[in-house]
Amino acid sequence: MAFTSLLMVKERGVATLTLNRPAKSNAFDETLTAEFLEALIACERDPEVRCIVVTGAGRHFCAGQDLGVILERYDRSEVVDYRRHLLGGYNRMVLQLRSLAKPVIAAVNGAAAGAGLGLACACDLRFASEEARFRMAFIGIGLAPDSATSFFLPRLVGLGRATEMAFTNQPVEANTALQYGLVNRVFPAADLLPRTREFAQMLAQAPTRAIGLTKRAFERALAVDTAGALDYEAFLQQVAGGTVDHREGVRAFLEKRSPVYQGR
Ligand code: T3D
Repeated sequence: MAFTSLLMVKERGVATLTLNRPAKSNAFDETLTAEFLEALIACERDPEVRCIVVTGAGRHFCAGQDLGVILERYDRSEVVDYRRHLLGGYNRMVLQLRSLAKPVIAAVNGAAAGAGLGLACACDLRFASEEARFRMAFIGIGLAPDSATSFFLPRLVGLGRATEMAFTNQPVEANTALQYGLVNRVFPAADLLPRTREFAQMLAQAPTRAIGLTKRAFERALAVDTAGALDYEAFLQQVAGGTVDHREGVRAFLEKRSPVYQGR
């Protein structure tokens, strides 16, 4: 499969998908989103793949939405239809990860922010390097949570911690994330991929059908279904995406200055 923004390597039953836009901290643009979805579908269909590892190239795991793409659209005076954007992109990605009847491990090598945090949370397990940090990011640019972060984060870390992460936008370091239950294991940076692959290889020998059914059981056991939560998030993001403060947040980030919010 020829991808431009994603690397996919299959080895002994494990497919490693590496988000590969390191200059943009592996932020999602349309190409990466489409390629990631295509790779997940390919993994689902390929009987040789029995476990998937998701990681990022370079210093970070994934910085969420590519804000440069958003700003370009604002500068062209385009109206961004957030709801449509989410339904066609991040929502599909999260639902694909949750319905994939094979184990998926996020190997979080650096920052996981915004939709990048959503991606990590939608994986079945999260292994982190000591360099990893987790940030909600949405409030930092005047947006509401999406990519099922509002669904998974409170369930993983508890409502109080999730609220603090969302409101303050403070990054949570790897060892704190371990203590919160946001990640399963923390390794020194150099050990992250070898140790994750070792674990993935063990899962690739496990009864894959039973693992798939276990995922379905856990998914059902979560009170609200993910699709419902994603739909509601898309509605809220449509509102947040129309605010003046959001545009200011995007522009300020890319201009490397502090945003000046007006509360509208
Ligand atoms: O429908 C919709 O579109 C709405 C959907 C929204 C979903 C979302 O994900 S919203 C949240 C978007 N993400 C963010 O707000 C995160 C922004 N980034 C950061 O907070 C930080 O960059 C990181 C914590 C990820 C890393 O910090 P640091 O200090 O290690 O690195 P840096 O210098 O900030 O970033 C490195 C480069 O990556 C830099 O480029 P440069 O200056 O070297 O050319 C930076 O601009 C670029 N980068 C980081 N994040 C993004 C990005 N470029 C585009 N989009 C980004 N999100």
